[in-house]
Amino acid sequence: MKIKTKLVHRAVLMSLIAAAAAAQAQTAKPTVPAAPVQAAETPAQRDARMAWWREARFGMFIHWGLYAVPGGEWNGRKDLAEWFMDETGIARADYEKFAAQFNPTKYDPDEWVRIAKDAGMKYIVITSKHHEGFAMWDTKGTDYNIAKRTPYGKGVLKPLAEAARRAGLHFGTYYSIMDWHDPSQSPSQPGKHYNPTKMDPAKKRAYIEEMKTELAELVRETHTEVLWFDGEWMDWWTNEDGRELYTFLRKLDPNLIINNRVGNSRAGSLAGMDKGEGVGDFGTPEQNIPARGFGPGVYWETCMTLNDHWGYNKYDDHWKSTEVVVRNLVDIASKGGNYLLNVGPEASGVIPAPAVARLRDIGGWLKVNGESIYGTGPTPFAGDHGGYSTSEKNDDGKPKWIPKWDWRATSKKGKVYVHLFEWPDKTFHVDAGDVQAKSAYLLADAKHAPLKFTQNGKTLDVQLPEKALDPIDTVLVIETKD
Ligand code: FHN
Repeated sequence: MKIKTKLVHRAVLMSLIAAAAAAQAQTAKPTVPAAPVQAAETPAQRDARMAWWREARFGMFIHWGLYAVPGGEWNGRKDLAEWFMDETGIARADYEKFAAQFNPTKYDPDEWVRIAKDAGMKYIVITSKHHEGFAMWDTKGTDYNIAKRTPYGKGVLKPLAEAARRAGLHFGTYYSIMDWHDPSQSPSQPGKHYNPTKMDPAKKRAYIEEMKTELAELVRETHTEVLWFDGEWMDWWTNEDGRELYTFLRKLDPNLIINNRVGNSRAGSLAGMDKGEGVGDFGTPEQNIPARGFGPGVYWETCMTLNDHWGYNKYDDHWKSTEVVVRNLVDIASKGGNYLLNVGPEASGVIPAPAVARLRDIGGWLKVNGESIYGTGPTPFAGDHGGYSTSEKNDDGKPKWIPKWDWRATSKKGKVYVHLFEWPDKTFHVDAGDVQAKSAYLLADAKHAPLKFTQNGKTLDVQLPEKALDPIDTVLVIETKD
């Protein structure tokens, strides 16, 4: 299966689920009420709890587990990664043998944190347990864990959490509800582990208790600040299960931030959050950037691979360019979202060098222009930068949004940051709406030399120098009268 095909395969899978949920929504119009503890929180309290996360805008996602040992290759296939168990149909007992080969002697949490910090990332979210069911810490929930089953003999999460905090970064953990190793989740078909559609009620209760044991350890031992749930789409996991787990966790730590995949309502990855519904604190568009933002108080984060795989694949050198990643970050921030960009470390504990190089370049742009991203809000200007394709469809069958990479805007009190991807001929012209300019300059100009501008009512024209200061994105700062 080609890399792209595999991604589409899973995306198609997700879209079929989303379509089914949407279809159900059309008929039953189910509401997905928030968890009581979520509903009891005032908007101001929630905004305060979400503040560091909202200000951060940019984080590192890390997919690391036993699947890094084969590195994407098996019986002639070279397109595998974290879905290895499902896509090969390997027996659990044979997959478990990878644990004996997992010995990340080159793992240096301070080095990983330096890479994230140099990239301009403000938080890290690492897989504590992916669908494979292998725990990356010494948990009492299962002995199928790194301390008990590998020559490495100890957990990797707490050292990373401590290194992150030493460097001033926030730390979060990904946790898969679906667990292909747990006896409660038998393969849905011979040799296949995916989508255990039916689950014995007693085994489900036991599995939920195991999850609570493991999740409580993550909260208490690593002081994780984000719980990034995944693997929630099976029909044995319900929104009520999600609300109960959300409530359990927020009682353990009232400041915990939990994504919307704790519930089983990921249709469209925002799961109704754009309508004030849904379980969890933020929506999770995956491998895509929504066409528009969702207004104040709706938190969301696009997660995306840097190449074409979440987990390590030794053959995947399809790295996104620095231009693509920077412009994605700007596009997302201009719509009020966060960008969680993924790396898949090797089994040795090394983050692939091409990924490190790309992240360093992204950090270089942010070192100069970070003020226009961190702590910003969405564009104050009306209008879309792109349009829906009349021919191309998303995997969910909806018309594909085709972005126009001309410019975007982000905002802070007293400032608007215009991100110029294309360099206009002499003048930046915009229908400024309610924005009243007071002054203008280029952020990358160390002198902040004032630029001439005229504003007649809502029409703003700023005179620009002949050449852009940055080929990817030159930021024009408009200081405003508000
Ligand atoms: O199946 C997982 C996949 O392996 C990966 O972890 C992504 C990251 O968000 N989530 C699921 C697919 O939607």
